Amino acid sequence: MFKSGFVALAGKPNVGKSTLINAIMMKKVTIVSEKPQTTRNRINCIYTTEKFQIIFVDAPGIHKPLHKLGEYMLKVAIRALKGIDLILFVVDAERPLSKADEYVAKYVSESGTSTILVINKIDLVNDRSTISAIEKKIEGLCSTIVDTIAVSALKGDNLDKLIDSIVERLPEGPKFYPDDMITDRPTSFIAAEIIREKILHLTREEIPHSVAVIIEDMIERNNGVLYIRANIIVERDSQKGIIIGKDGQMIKKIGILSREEIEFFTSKKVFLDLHVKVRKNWRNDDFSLLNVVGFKNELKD
Ligand SMILES: Nc1nc2c(ncn2[C@@H]2O[C@H](COP(=O)(O)OP(=O)(O)OP(=O)(O)O)[C@@H](O)[C@H]2O)c(=O)[nH]1
Ligand SMILES: [Mg+2]
Repeated sequence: MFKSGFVALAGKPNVGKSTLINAIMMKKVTIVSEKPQTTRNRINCIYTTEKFQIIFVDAPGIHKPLHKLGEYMLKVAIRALKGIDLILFVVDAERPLSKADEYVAKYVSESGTSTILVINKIDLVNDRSTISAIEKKIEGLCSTIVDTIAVSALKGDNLDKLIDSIVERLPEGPKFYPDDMITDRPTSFIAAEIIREKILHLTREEIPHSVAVIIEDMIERNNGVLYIRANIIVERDSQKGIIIGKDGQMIKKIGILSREEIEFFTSKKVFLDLHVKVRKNWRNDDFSLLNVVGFKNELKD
């Protein structure tokens, strides 16, 4: 009997949802950073074995939005909880549960979908009582919890147990995607995300969140090199200066790190051509959000 199903990750920003998916897949598919609100779009990550196929639905962290970008991200996050087989509600064991986790619990509970509570980052916690306290509190808030597993996505602890628990709850079903497909997103999306991830790592304060990346052109040339032209969008001229850096040092660094990772992901030689453009206040501009960040397709119907 082959089992398959869609498993959405829910949790406030920065609890390690994307890290957990990559760890289970043993491949980096969805971007990760130490800064909250890294994931902006839904991305399906497909994990196939001989016996089952799990489609992990990664989505933005559920949070109270402060601008239009946040409002769209929340819509994406809530939508990700619809039409799925199971939810992984991820919380951070290192930090005390907060109002933000309660906010997530409300949405998870209202979905009515069976939920595994995943207490992540246990590598940072050494007492069992913290974990039981989290478990008790979330069970009180969320009526859909069917199992609780404490893991470390970073160290790989207890991931086998988590996979077993997921598979146990998956229905019998078909292979929705072919064996060799690891995401439903095109390479251009992954490339844009990798560039954005490098910027998240390399910049500080408001810059990481003021950046969007658009792939303007992607073509495999006759010599086998994948040519990618990407625009890095920022909100202000001063941010453009920071992204370019003194003597172009910053953009060079972003380019090198991104190219290496895109090459690793695609197994192709890549030529990356980066440009920086200013779109004033794009995070509050519906047109930019719908068309540049891609929410138009994502939130249609
Ligand atoms: N120590 C430790 N850190 C972790 C673990 N899992 C994730 N992290 C770190 O937590 C941070 C956030 O990880 P992400 O995977 O981007 O978190 P997320 O929940 O997807 O965040 P958003 O996309 O913003 O909603 C990164 O710095 C990770 O390295 C873990 O098990 N242990
Ligand atoms: Mg994420």
